[in-house]
Amino acid sequence: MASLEFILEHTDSNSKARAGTITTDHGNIKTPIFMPVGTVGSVKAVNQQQLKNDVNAQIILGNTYHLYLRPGTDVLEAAGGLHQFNGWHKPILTDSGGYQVFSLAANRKITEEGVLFQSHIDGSKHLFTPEKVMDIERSIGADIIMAFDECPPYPSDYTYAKKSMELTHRWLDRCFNQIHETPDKYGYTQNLFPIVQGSTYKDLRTASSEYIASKNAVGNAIGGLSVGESEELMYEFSALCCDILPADKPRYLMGVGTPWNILENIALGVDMFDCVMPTRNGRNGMLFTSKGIINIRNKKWATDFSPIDTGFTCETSNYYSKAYLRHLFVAGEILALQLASIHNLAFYLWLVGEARQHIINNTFNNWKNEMIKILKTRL
Ligand code: PRF
Repeated sequence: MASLEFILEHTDSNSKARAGTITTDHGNIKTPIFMPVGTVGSVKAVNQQQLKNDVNAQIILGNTYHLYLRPGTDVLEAAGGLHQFNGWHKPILTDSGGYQVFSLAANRKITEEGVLFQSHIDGSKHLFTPEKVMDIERSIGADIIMAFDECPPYPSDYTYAKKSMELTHRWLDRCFNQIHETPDKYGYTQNLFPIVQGSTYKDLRTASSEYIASKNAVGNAIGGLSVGESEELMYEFSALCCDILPADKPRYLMGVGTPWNILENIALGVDMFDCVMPTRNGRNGMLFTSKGIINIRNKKWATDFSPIDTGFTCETSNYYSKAYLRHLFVAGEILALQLASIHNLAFYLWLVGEARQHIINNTFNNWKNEMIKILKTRL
């Protein structure tokens, strides 16, 4: 079937924000887009029907590291890939494990060959090489598969950041070789996105962006940001990468972020985002709403019987009251986790949809600046 395509529909006249459409064999994605994170093939506390009907998700994420450890590629292959296994028949993207292995696994050792690590589940030993990760991503069967990279910690000294970036580039060549040598497993096209690294050094980020651009991939990602640096630095380096990565391909900023981080990066030319924040913070009772941020566990919501959010259409957000949701949290009910996760995800998807409309209307920049003030308000 067909390779991923990106149709750039409009660029905002007052910023670098773009509206486009990504086409994949599992359907289209209107950009800018937020992708809910489904680490083990499940978006925590939200089922596939809710993702489709309430959240309005167009693409979800899975993690190679987790899916390889559990259920394993034998089960995923027997199922016919992750889409068949979890019943999500729209686009899926898999991260490569080049981030999770560094944040989760024990005793990891990086060599030219790859990364040796111990599973966070049972301590078993594994070796991830670029070739192995491509084979695993083939077995999982996502529409977009990420290259195997090293995300250096922040801060990293220049020598380490440079060595790490060069290793990521050599691993990238091996990823492309492996993908070219292995056929699609399930009859649809899997598309490899390379990842820019280079920490917070301008010359390294420039070199990495140029190297990634030279690969002429169907889409490109920016990694190694939102790892502890200031927001100003994140924006500075995201802008630097966006200005070098090709304009006619989608740009994906990995692991970002807050609602205002997303709007600021859209203004710089980013098209795709993912983050655990809406689900993870939601499970802790932090709600992002069209009026600002709510800590739903707070006593002040105990008798507020107004809906969670009426600023956009979502059955969950429009139907259940703040007081009821607070009660569910205080009582430790599992429904609390589900409602908060659905609301936050629906809010993120609404926000990027609004951004898209404002880009098309050339009203994005003013709208963004006003919206960010509201988004940061603590209610
Ligand atoms: N690399 C990969 N996945 C990631 C990152 C990265 O640098 C980040 C950094 N924000 C999040 N997820 N492969």
